[in-house]
Amino acid sequence: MALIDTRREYDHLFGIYVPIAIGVFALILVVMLAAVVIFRRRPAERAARWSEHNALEGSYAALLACVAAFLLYLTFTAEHRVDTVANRQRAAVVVNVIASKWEWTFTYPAYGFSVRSGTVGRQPLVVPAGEAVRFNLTSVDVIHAFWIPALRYKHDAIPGSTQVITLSFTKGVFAGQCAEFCGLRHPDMVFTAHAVSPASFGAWARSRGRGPTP
Ligand SMILES: [Cu+2]
Repeated sequence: MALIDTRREYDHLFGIYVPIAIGVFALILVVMLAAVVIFRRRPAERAARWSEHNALEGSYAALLACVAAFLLYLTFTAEHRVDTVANRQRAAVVVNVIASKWEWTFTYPAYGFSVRSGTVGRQPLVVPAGEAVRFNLTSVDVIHAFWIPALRYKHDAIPGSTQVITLSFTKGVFAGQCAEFCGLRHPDMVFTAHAVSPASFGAWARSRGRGPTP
C-alpha cells in the first residue's frame, strides 16, 4: 500500500479551499457593493418600501450549502485517508510518544530505549524516511498536541487515552512543537524529527538500544 503523504493531502485540500474562499468573498463583496449603490436612499424615496426575491435568495443559500457540503466531503475523505487508511499500513517502526509538562518522551519499544526533548534537553526523534512510522500518542497530565508543521499534521495528546497515528517522512529535519497551551513553559515543549535512511535509522537505534526484537 502506498504511503500516505500528509503534506500532499492537506496542501491539495488547501489549494481547493483558498480559491473557493476568495471566490465566495468576492461574490459577497460585489453583491454588497452593488446593493449599496443601487439601493442607496434617494430624495423622494419612502424608506419602508422593500421587495423580496425568494427564488434568487433561495438559490444563493442552496449554492453556499453545496459549496460547504463539497468542502466537507473533501475534508472528511482526506482525514479518513490520513487517520484511518494510514493506520492499516504495516509500520516499519513504532514509537510511543508521551507528552508531559513540558517534554516529549519518545520510546522505541522494539529497541528498548527512549529519547526526550523539551525542558529536559533536545534529543532528536529519529525515524526512517520513506517508511510508515506508527506513533502511540498519550499524555500524563494535561492535553498537549503533537504538531509537525512541515507535515501539515497535528494531533491532540489526551491523558488516559492513546491516539494511534501513522506518518511518513521524506529525508530531512522537521521541527515539532506542542500546539496546545499547557502552562508556563509550553513554548519550550519542542522537538526535532530527523528522518534518515532506514539503514542509518537501524544503525542509530542499535547503537542506543538492544533491538530490534520482533
Ligand atoms: Cu504541551
